[in-house]
Amino acid sequence: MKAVILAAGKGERLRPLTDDRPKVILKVANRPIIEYVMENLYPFVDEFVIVVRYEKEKVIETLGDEFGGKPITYVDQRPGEGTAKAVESAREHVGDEEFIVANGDIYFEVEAIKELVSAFRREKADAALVLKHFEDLSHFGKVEVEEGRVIGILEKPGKVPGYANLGIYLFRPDIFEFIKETPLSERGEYEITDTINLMIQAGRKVAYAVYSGYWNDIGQPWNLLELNEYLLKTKLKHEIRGTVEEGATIIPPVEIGEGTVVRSGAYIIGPVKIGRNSRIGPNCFIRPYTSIGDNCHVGNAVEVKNSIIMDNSNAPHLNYVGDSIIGENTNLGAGTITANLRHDRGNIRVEIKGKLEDSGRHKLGAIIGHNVKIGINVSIYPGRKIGSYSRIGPGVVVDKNVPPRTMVLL
Ligand code: TTP
Repeated sequence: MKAVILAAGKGERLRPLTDDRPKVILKVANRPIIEYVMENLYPFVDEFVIVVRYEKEKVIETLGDEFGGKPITYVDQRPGEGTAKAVESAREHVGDEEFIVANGDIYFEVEAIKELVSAFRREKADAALVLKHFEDLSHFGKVEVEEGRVIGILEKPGKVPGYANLGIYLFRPDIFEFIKETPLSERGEYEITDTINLMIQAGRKVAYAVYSGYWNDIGQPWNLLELNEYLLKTKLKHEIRGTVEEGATIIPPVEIGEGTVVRSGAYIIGPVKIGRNSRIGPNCFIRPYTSIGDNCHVGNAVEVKNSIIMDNSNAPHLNYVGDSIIGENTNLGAGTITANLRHDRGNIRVEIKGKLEDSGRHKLGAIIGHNVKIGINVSIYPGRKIGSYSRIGPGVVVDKNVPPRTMVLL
C-alpha cells in the first residue's frame, strides 16, 4: 500500500516561519514535522508519494529519495487549490490498490493508522477516515456518524462537542471519479471533505476509526510549541553525546548531540533537546521544553524556556527567550529580550492573515523567522512576529509585527 502525503500548502498562517519554506519541513524537537508523519505511516506502506508545490525543492532537499529504505516519489500538485486537488495529483502513482492519505502538517501516532486500516478492512468499506472526539468543534469540521458509518461532514459547526476529521484517510482509486465532480468550496478550494460527502450521497460506505491518542494540526505558530512540549515530555531519552564541562548542571532528561559543548555554569533542566555542534554556556539557564538545533550558540547570562531555536541560530549574550520560536540562521543581539506575558495576564493574541487570533495561551513570546539579524537591547512584545531576512536596529521596541525583508531602526 502507498501513502500519499499532502505537502503543497503555502502555510500562510505560519508566517514568518514559512516565508521561504513549506511548513512540513519546519523542525520540532529538532526533526522536520513531515518525518513524524512518515515514521507513523511507515509500518503500513511500501512507498511514499509526497504532493508538493510551494518551495518544493526544499522538501526534496530535506527528505531525499527514500525514508528508512522505502522510496519517496514527489508529485507536483495540479493547478488549483485544496486537498482534493492535492490528492488528485497522485492519481498516476497509486496504482489499483487502496492507499492512505495524510496531511503532511499534522502529528499523530501509529495507533491512528492501525485503527484506520482495521476499520476499513473490517467494514469492507469504500473509504475510511480517522476521527477524534472534542468538546469544542469551533475549529474543526464535524463528522456525523451513524451505525458505524460516516453520514456526512459539516463545515465548522461552532462550539459543540463531536467528532473532528483528523486529516488521515484510506481511499480506493475510485475516489478520483468523485474528485472530478467536487465543486469549488466557499473558501475557493477543492476540498477532500466535499469529495467524501459526494461519495456518501452516492451510497458508498465510508467507515471511521476513533483515535484517542495525541494529535496536533500545525496551523498556527503556537501549535509548534505545543507539539514540541508533547514530544519532549513523552519521547525524550536522556542521552549525552557531546561534551559537558565540569561545573555544568544537567537535570535529566536532556539530549545533547555529538560535537555540542556545554560549558561550566550552564544549568539545564530537562526535558531539553540540543542538537549537534552547538555551544551552550558558560553560565546560562535552559529550562524545560526547550529544543535547540544544530550549530547554535546559547551563551553567557542567557535564559531560555519553553522555546524552539532552530539550526544555526544564536542567543549569545544576556538574552531572555521565553515561549518563543526562533527560525534558522537568526541572531539576537546582546541584551535582546522577548516578553511572554501581558500585564493583565490575558491570553496573548497574534495577528494571523490580518486578523487577531487568540492563542489560548497566557504565555507566548516572539515568533521570529529565518535569517533575521537583531541588534543589541531590542525588546519584543508578546506574540509579535518578525519576518524572515529582516533587520532590527539597536534599542528598538518591537510592538508591531515586522514584515519579511524589512529594516527597522529607532
Ligand atoms: P491547510 O493547513 O488547510 O493549508 P496550508 O498548508 O496552505 O496552510 P494555510 O491555511 O496556513 O495557508 O492544508 C492542509 C493540508 O493539505 C496540509 O498538509 C497542506 C495540504 N495542502 C495541499 O497539499 N495542497 C493545497 O492546495 C492545500 C490548500 C493544502
